[in-house]
Amino acid sequence: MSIKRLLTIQDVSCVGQCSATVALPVVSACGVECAVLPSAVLSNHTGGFTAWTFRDLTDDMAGIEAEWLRQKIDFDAFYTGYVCPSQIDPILSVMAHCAKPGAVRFVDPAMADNGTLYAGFKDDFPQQMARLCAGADYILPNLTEAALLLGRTPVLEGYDEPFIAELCAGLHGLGAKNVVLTGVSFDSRLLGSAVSDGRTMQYDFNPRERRVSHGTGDVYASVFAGTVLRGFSALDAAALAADVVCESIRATSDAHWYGVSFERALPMLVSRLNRE
Ligand code: PXL
Repeated sequence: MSIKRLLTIQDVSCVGQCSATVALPVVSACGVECAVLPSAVLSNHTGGFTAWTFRDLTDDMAGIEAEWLRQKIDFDAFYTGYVCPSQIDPILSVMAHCAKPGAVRFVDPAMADNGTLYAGFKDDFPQQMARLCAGADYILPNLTEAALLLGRTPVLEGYDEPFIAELCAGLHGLGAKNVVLTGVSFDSRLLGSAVSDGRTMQYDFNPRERRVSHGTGDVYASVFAGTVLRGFSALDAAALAADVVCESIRATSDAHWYGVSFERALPMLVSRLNRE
């Protein structure tokens, strides 16, 4: 069977173990070819560093798409992450024109966490991101992103299952086929995700790790996309993604503050893929 080719559209943070520098190795480890359309180049990510350079690459996108069309380069899947507000239409265009029949769209609306938008995004960005979610086969928001996509105030604790079901229903209402809502916790010792196809809702939980780390959402989404393309169900992909994130956090030394050492979890990812 031929290897699937996925195009990831997100930034290159030169240092920081996030976005493209996570997606490329993780998706590749899943046995899926990973091409990249960089949304921006930053010296380092914006989560915890005090300063960064930022080059927005919107102006390159139409020319890259035109060249791919000329050469008939197309993709089995698209996986979007951190993108700029001006890029929603160019990205929709690439996904419309450079897709193989039946191409799968994964959208990680990477824009917010812990109740607030990432540095540099304006309050109207979630409305733009909602347009990307509309045509997605899978969206992977955390609780903050889910609320902002629906124009609501994020609720991060004290919620119950009906609340989560209603949040997922709202996200399906945007047009997303499958919702994988991350950062869900009904019991402070457990952290997990809700996986909804619009009819049934399933949960996956792991024991909560001692620390939270930057970049875990990117590890999660990359494992999820790669393993779904290898034939995993959404729930199995979510469970393996969470296991890889937990293993990555445990493998990260306390002194390493800007990301997770996901490199050390890659052997486990590969062996689980070969087993299942
Ligand atoms: O991991 C999400 C992410 C991706 N890219 C950049 C970021 C962040 C989160 O802060 O700053 C540039």
